[in-house]
Amino acid sequence: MFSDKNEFKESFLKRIEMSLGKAFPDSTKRDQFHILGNMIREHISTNWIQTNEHYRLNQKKQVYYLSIEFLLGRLLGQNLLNLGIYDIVQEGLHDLGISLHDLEEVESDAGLGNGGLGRLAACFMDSLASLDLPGHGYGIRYKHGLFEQRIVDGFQVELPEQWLRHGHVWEVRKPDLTVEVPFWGRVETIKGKDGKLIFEHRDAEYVSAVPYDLPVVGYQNTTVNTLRLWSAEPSRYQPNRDMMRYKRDTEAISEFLYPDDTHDEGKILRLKQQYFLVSASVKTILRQFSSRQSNIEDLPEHVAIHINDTHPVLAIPELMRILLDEYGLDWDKAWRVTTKTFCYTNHTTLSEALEKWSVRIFQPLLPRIYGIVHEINERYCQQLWEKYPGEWDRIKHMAIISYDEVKMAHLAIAGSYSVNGVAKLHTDILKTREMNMFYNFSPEKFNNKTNGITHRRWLLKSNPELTQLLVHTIGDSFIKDPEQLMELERYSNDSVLQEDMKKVKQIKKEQLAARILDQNGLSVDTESIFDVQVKRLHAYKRQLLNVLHIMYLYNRIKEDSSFTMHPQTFIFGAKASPGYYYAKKIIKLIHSVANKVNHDPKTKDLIKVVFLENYRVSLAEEIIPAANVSEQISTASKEASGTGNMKFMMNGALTIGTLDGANVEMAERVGQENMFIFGLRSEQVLDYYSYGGYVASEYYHHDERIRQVVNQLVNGFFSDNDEPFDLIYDSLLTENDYYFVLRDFSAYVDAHEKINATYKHPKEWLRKSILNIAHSGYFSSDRTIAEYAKDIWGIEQYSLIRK
Ligand code: 26Q
Repeated sequence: MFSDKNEFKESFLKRIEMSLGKAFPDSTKRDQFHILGNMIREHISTNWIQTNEHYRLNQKKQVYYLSIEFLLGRLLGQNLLNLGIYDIVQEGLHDLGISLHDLEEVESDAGLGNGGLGRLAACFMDSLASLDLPGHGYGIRYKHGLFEQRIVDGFQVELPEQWLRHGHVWEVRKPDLTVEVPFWGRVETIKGKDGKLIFEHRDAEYVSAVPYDLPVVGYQNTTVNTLRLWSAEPSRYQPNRDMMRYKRDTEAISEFLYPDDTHDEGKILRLKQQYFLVSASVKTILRQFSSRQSNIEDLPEHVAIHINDTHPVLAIPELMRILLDEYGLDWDKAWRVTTKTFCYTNHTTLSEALEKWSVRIFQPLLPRIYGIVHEINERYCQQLWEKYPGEWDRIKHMAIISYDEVKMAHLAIAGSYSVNGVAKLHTDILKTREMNMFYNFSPEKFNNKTNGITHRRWLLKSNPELTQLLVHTIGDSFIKDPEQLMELERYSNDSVLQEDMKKVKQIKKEQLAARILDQNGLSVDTESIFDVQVKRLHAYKRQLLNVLHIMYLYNRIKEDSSFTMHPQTFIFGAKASPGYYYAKKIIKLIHSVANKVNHDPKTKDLIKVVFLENYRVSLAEEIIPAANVSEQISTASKEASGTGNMKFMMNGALTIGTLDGANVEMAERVGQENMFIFGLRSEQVLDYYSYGGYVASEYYHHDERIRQVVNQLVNGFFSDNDEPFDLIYDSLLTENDYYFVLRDFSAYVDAHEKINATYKHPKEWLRKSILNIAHSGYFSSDRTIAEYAKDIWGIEQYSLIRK
């Protein structure tokens, strides 16, 4: 479509006039963004069509990734980069007096996810396309993504997010591919001619699932895969009784993303969302399969369906339903096909996050699906009985339905041929503890796939300055093969590289400082250590530990005139689930501490505390490259993997962290001496939970530093706060500090002292920083996806005849 900047300019200008009916000088930034977006989408379309054609004609196995969340962020810059035309476009626009960066800022984040799980799905889509793998995503086109966070007087306020306000340039609505999804009604059983039972779903209320397709552009190849997002609309086939109610109920299904990433709320709308996603997706997958193949029993040779956590697990009974009721397979055949088609990833061991649905909600909403789940449970329990005769407790524990609840994780394990955790430690905990009985029953299903991140967004796109320096130092082979970053190891002592690394970090810090000044009106010292904790707010992630440490530093500086430290800027970003009262209190606490510390003449030059509101993908892209220190301080055993940890590592930050999730593997690779590891190990934490023995108040009584900061939560220390932090105080002392904040406090202080000492030796620091980057290549999602492709999905890179 265009191969140099002049062609681009010409075509851009023509488009402005033709589609806007405006002269170029009258066009706004938003006009220009939309024109550019449309041009790029059209630019993509030839390869998009060809990729689809190729998949349609080819007999190769396809994988479908079902996820209730896809946290994509912005797409313009990434698409330009992957297409290899970023520079042409940037220069062309520059000639016209337009900054590409400014146009990128016009785009809203597609924030269709809460955090790690949703962002992982987005990284996976990028890797699938970049590795020429036939992988397709299916999700929901929420009208409102994760809420927009505002901070008012230190309190979080939530506003509805509005990413579609100005339309989404990348999507293509495909109304002709609409699928109908039934809810409610009743199941009638009829005896067929051959004596077989026929199940009919009568009086159902139908909802139309309308697909919106997004192109997923591979990195400098010709692959353009598809992410299909379903939107719920009233069906044309629905006889209406109460039209207004029906329309409202229907549209509600894809209205909002649920803003909780742990607590299982058990809301009926959430269950509707889940079935809506999987029913539309599975029907489409089978439609595509049937257009290419005739024997449904061959499905597992041609299709793998991946379910991202249990949220899409109803795809399993949905496929069973279609195989039984529509293809007429008998139960055993249908179950064989189904259990050879599905694979499941677990992302958490937190018990409050394990999905359960009350039969009272489930059965009336999805009567046929419930009947199938019931039958799956009967047969599963039968099998368990054969293996473990008489072991009632074990069977009750493993059942899919028990005490009138459907256990979604149990259904996922029973119905899948692969169950994977997201980091080694996490998978081990699943195998030996959380899912131990299932592991004993079917050990062959269990495997680990350590998470990864796409270096194309988290290095090339977000940190072009560092990328350029790396290319200059070791060549560009790491761009196609990120594990080549290991080449840097040889240069870890190279003073020229070290100096240049320092300069790059400085540039990124200054860019972030400008953003902080602009948003928070606060000027921060760019010579200070940028110490960053950005992630969802959760008790187990222990933002509280970080805050108590800052309070301790404050006290030290105030009381001990001989105390010195390198100036440090503590940066936070975190959304709290709207109903999570404790998490919101922590946000308020961070602001109260910031208020105190930032304005005290004695401390303000040594410590600054910054809370950046509305943390999201696009903000992460600005923050992470600027970090010197990455805070990954969850209670050991609680963070399944973490992926922010990997992003920081790739950008040269040093990690202060516990041996939790993927931190363990980071330490294995880069060496513990190049991180600041502290605190309880996961076995110690799990032993405390099993056998007791932790008394938080002892740490309070025996450590003066702890006593002081904990008291300050409630003794009027924060004058700006009429309402003290009783809740937090009680969580530590009355409720015996479930997340071991006080237990790890002293070790955390020591680790921070080491950070300070190391930072005083720039060469030492930079050497460690370079080594972290060198070892970060393993954490590319390209490696993760290659493992899924080979070990779980059995799909292959397809080489093209075309081009
Ligand atoms: C469940 C039921 C009802 C409402 C909401 C939910 C829900 C929604 C989102 C439950 C969980 C989530 C998201 C979980 C998540 O993001 N987990 C993170 O996944 C990452 C990718 O594997 C890991 O790196 C993190 O450790 C893990 O916390």
